[in-house]
Amino acid sequence: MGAKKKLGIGVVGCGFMGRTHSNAFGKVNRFFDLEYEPVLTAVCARNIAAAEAFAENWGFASFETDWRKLVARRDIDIIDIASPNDTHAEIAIAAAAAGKMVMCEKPLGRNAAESEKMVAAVEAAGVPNMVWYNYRRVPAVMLAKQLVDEGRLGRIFHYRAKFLQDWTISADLPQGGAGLWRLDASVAGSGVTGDLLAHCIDTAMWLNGPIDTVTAMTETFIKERSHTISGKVEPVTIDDASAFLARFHNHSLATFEATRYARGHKALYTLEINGADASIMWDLHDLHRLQYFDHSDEGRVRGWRSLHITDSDHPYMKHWWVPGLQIGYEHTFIHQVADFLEALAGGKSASPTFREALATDYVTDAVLQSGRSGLWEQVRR
Ligand code: SOE
Repeated sequence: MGAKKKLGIGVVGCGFMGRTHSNAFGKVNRFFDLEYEPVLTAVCARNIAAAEAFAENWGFASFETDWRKLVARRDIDIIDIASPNDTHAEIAIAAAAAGKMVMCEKPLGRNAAESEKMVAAVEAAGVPNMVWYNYRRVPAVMLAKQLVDEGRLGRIFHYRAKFLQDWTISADLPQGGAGLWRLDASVAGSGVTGDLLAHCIDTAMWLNGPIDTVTAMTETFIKERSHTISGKVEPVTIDDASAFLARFHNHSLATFEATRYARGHKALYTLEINGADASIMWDLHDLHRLQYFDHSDEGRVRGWRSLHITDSDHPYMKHWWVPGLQIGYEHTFIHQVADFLEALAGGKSASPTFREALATDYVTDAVLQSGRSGLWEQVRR
């Protein structure tokens, strides 16, 4: 291993996603042999005490309280956006204009119009860019991608995905502010459609191609909540639950559902694909397994196989422990950084790029529009 090319990282945001990203930047070179090495140069958060404590805990050399200063710094090569959704566009556009590479937490913008501006900015600047749709990098999900691409499923008939949570059932939960900005549509853009279904849609289109049309129903179960910042009771305008039917371009049919009102489910992301020759199922609560049914198996022993994705010939697994030992959620972010750095060494952007992630925002916009109109809506391309 020769000397690595160092890349100064500036992370904006020190919440949940700031932690997952910082952990990934800090660990990636310990497990992957890469030409580039991210250096935790600075973290940025509006609250000075939070920024300082975060920098110390995660090993950042410095901190800032104004993202504009971070973007202006010459020792920063990559701006990583892990702050609430209403900040994504402004920071990404300024970072691209300053010639920085840009990584952005999902969803890209609060809506497709915002995301289009972000795509235009990174493409005009010619800077590598990527959106953190981390579930693609679960080894079992990557194996599903390989199986689909190898044509093992045959003609695809059905795609089924759900993302179920239960953390907003209490009417006493306020909206707005740290962590709870996801309940405030002016900050988040939407509710579960942009937050949870966006993951399902990203994985679905990556596995099964573009979605042409959707018809949706959305609901806001709790209509008013107190707002942490204003201190007043304010209307809730996010979608608490969202379910839709979709037609893929390859003529397969799909159902998608997300909610934060499924008592007992914490982060149950499941997907299933049924093809003429084989089917697969995956479940985030059991993320190291892929269920696989192959109709070409001899009839007497045919059945669902529960593949334990921990062997060195499984995607990413040779970088980790020994066969049989599992990895988890945080590793998906490490894989995503590794893929980004590997692509960079080859002069490319890792997927999903901003442009690829924009395709997801066109679907979420159509879902929200259909929730309002009650009609089938065409998805823009
Ligand atoms: C919401 O609770 C959330 O944290 C999402 O914002 C993440 O994207 C998802 O991976 C887990 O749930």
